[in-house]
Amino acid sequence: MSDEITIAVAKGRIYKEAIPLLARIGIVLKDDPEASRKLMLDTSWANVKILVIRTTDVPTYVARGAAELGIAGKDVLLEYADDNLYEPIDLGIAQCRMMLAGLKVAAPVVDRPRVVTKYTNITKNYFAGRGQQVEIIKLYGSMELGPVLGLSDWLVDLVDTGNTLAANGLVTLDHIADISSRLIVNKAAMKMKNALIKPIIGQLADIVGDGS
Ligand code: PRT
Ligand code: MG
Repeated sequence: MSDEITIAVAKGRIYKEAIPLLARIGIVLKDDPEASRKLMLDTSWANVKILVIRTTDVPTYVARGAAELGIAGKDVLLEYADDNLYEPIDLGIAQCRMMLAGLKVAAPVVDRPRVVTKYTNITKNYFAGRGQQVEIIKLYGSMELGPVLGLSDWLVDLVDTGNTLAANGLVTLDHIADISSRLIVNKAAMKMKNALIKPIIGQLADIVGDGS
């Protein structure tokens, strides 16, 4: 069995915070992802490679064992829950909140409000928990436009500063979940490559002050 470890890291804002965290435990990028076209980046640990991929693809790579470890947002993990994953550490990076939002000046709430979101499972579970019937409309971005253009009554999306909502005349209506990025581990790899994976988990847990 190979003693290689691949860490799938979500690109974008998670990547920006994850790479410094990995560097603090000695896993330092050797390739410059800006300069290189390589998709598998070499690190200072000869047997550790870093894969930088779309956030929504990270659970798939790790659950199916194409990568042993991953770093992904809790939003993505809630949306694409998978039994083949452990989630041992809250890394505390890329923090934000999953919120229900609507127009500041809104029409009265109708019987079955329409909600735009790219997080259809999270939204379905949230409204099921409230015992409220809604129509969920899937979008892939710019959810803020839903209520503004009358496509929906509400939206469910991530909020950090609140500037995006405010700039579009929207306000938060309810807090659905606190979101941050998590280390995820393929369950089979956790057994098979425990001697390699356990120290990585332990060191990351130490520097972020979380984990078991
Ligand atoms: O293409 P896609 O947007 O899906 O991914 P991406 O490759 O562009 O990744 P990126 O960089 O957007 O990062 C996505 C991940 O970062 C999410 O899965 C979260 O775990 C995490 N994260 C943390 C956020 C935010 N904060 C955040 N504020 N992801 C998105 N936002 C967006 C939000 O959707 C809204 O459009 O920022 C806007 C709100 O920000 P404020 O500051 O105006 O409130
Ligand atoms: Mg984005």
